Amino acid sequence: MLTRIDHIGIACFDLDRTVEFYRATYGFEVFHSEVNEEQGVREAMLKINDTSDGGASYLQLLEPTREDSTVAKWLAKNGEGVHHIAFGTADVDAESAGIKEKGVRVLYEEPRRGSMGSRITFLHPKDCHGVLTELVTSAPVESSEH
Ligand code: V0V
Ligand code: CO
Repeated sequence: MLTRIDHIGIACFDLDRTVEFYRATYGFEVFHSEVNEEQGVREAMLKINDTSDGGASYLQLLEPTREDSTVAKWLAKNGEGVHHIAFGTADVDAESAGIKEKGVRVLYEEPRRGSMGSRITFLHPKDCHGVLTELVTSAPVESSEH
């Protein structure tokens, strides 16, 4: 079961300036930030609200760390904006297997490491009416580093 919007991923050219926009305009603070070398992003998670499944919903601001990353490629084509949405689930393996059976391309054979120690996979945007869709299982609370 998919039980929350885990995050909305927003691609930007300058993470620090974009973080400052969200702070100054809305009062959202950075909850967590990290570099994910595998994904080629520097990211900031801004927590918006807790959710009834024990998780939370975030904005995920993403700046590319290298020219050949998926986000750099997307920014060059589209400019800044909403890059993906992510649904939260207790079991990303089962969810992605079930969705794959429905004929939607799941991009990873096995879930990979996402923000705050989560396990993530992606669904191809061309199979999802133009929306790059991510599935997320958060790390257990005791092992996530904030
Ligand atoms: C590409 N397309 C998109 C899109 N990216 N459509 C909607 N939203 C996006 N974000 C469209 C694009 O316009 C093309 O359509 C078509 O898909 C093929 O795109 P492409 O530019 O040729 O790029 P590809 O095929 O090399 O790569 C596209 C995919 C790639 C989706 C396969 O971006 C990918 O593997 N994404 C998953 C990983 C990722 O995005 N990581 C960054 C976030 P036309 O022009 O042919 O019609 S990392 C993250 O979220 C983390 C760490 C986390 O949450 O914890
Ligand atoms: Co994401």
